[in-house]
Amino acid sequence: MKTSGKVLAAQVAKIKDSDVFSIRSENLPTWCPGCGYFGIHQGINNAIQRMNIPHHKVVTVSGIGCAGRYSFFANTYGLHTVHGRTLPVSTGVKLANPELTVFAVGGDGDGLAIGGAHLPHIARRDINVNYILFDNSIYGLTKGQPSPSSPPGFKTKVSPAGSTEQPLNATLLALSYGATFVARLFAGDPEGITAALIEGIKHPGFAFFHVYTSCVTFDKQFKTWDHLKKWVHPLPENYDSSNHAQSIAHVLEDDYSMGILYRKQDS
Ligand SMILES: Cc1ncc(C[n+]2csc(CCOP(=O)(O)OP(=O)(O)O)c2C)c(N)n1
Repeated sequence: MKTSGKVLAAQVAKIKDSDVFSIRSENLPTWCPGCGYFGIHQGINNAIQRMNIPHHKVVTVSGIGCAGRYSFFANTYGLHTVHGRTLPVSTGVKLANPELTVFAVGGDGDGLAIGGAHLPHIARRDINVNYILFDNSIYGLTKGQPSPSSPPGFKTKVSPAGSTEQPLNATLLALSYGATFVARLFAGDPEGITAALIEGIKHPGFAFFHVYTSCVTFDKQFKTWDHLKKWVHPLPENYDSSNHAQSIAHVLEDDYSMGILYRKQDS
């Protein structure tokens, strides 16, 4: 049954900020067993719960792809937008109602290929949106084509001799575009995702979260769990996340350090 705008408004008006909701929506995720997106989902849910953010004040804006399905599985308001447009739509949501906590969610195809022209603009405008890039380095939903973050030599059905292109580094792009909060995270570490999200949500400007994850169905050669678990490691103990130039230099040298890479002070 369709709920009219008036009825919906009356229902929303009755929700108190203290109301606690289940962290997952009634729609069960359609992701494959073993998919890293479950870990990201858990990390986001933990952050919302631990910060006690009322779910009716959260909007999850997603693009198209397996990652794009996320907005159906979160017990928040949600917008499943068109491919690549999660950032402009989430900008609109935040500007329309700055009191909302806004998550933009999408895959590496969504955010680095068709939607790649939006990251610089949300970063330079420093819109207070939390953008979580689910980076499995492959187009999952369309059954495994190389994405802009796939490595050279990546063999798929459409690149049987191996991809010949150089990958984009989303962390480096976000830093170069002037994002004021940049974290790199691992889907196998939901607690690490939660900790960074809590800091990023508190951050008053644009927060970018580059999450390394695995596509267990279509990628048997690159970002497998074995590979990721072998390579990911924490940032060095003496790492200074307030130094922009050093953050860029670090990311150029180290592809697998995880944590908050940059946080602009006094922003
Ligand atoms: C305008 C448009 N072009 C192409 C597609 C086909 N398409 C759907 S999802 C997708 C890529 C998904 O890959 P990614 O964003 O990395 O997300 P994943 O499925 O891996 O989570 C593509 C090319 C589309 N839906 N709309």
